[in-house]
Amino acid sequence: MNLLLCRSKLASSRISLLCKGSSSHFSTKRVTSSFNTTTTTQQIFINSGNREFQTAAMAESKITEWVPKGDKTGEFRRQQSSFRNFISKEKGAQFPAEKGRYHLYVSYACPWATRTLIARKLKGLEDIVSFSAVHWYMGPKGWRFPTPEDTDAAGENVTPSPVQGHEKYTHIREVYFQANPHYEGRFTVPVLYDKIQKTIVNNESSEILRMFGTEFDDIIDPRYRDIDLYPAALRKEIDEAHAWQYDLINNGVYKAGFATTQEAYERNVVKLFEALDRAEAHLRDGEAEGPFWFGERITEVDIRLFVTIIRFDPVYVQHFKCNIRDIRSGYPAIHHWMRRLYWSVPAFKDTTNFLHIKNHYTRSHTNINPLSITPLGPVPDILPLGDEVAAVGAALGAKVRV
Ligand SMILES: N[C@@H](CCC(=O)N[C@@H](CS)C(=O)NCC(=O)O)C(=O)O
Repeated sequence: MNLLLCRSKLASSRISLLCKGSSSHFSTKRVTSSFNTTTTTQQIFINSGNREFQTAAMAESKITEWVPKGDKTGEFRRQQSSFRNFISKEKGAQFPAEKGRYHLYVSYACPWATRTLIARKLKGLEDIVSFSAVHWYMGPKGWRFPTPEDTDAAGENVTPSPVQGHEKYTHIREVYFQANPHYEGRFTVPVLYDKIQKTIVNNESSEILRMFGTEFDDIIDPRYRDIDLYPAALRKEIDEAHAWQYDLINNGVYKAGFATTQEAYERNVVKLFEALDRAEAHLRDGEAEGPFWFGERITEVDIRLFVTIIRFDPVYVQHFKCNIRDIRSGYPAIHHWMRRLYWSVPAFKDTTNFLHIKNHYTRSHTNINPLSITPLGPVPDILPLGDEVAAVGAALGAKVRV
């Protein structure tokens, strides 16, 4: 029973759904694309079906125009990623799994990019795939590389590009144009770059995460081989979880935050909170079996859900207006799961940079926050494992979880 919601004064007809405690209204329609593991070159410049969107997105002054002007639906539609090749351990692969050959460009602010950083650490790829992080500010030309003068963007490998040939590049867009001078899409991170063929292998985080999970297994330290993020026995359930979580949570926060009409915002924010209710129920019921989404073993689901949940209270609650509840006071099982990952598994904590996260959203999205003032709270960004916000602590009868 979602008491907080039931008491809410929000006037949305769909909110009443959330008070029933039923899961029957959740859609489990699959929305993720299936993975193509072929190793032949396939730069799929997918037509988003909305040419106007791409044209608007390309205009420099319109980088934050997520919903094209004149689009009466007010709905944010995410562009499909364009570079979809795979690194492979197969002999003769076009992009063979080799140490030192690939570079990963990320932003610490970006949840999609952080998925790949977490996988890189979990699978012991730190000496095999290099990485660097852009500055958190995404201006009219998109993500920019930090300069030696930048003193406001601390973090591991927040550096000018260390890739040979990219030293003079100022923006990520130059990497895209090197790979394809006619590139017409958005200049997104993550970007997985091949230093030998001087091209982008892949810019789709779900696929980079998947290939990091297996394709370097022959050359990593053997102790990382057993970490199987997409185990055969769980694939069906993992795919199902990805489908609703991608659409309603990972992308759901953006669909709520970038909406340009009240209707589009309400439609998406309600679906988001329905999905969080579903996640809460799953984690609460499975808590006894282990700390992860599927109990004792960590999988892609933990990584993909974590990167959105860790940003939820610090950014999405206020900046994207996802404020029907917050995680720390409204979702105890999700909150506990998130903190166990953050505080107990270094790959999660070490790749989370709240400075980049908070500054990026609040100061780059000037369409949403024109004065670029970054809210100070919540304090702290994440609570220690044993702490609860006062109201939750009281509700639990001061019984503290460890
Ligand atoms: N499908 C991509 C989405 C990546 C994405 O949208 N990244 C955002 C940052 S969180 C970005 O770089 N946006 C720049 C832009 O759209 O101009 C993935 O999952 O890798």
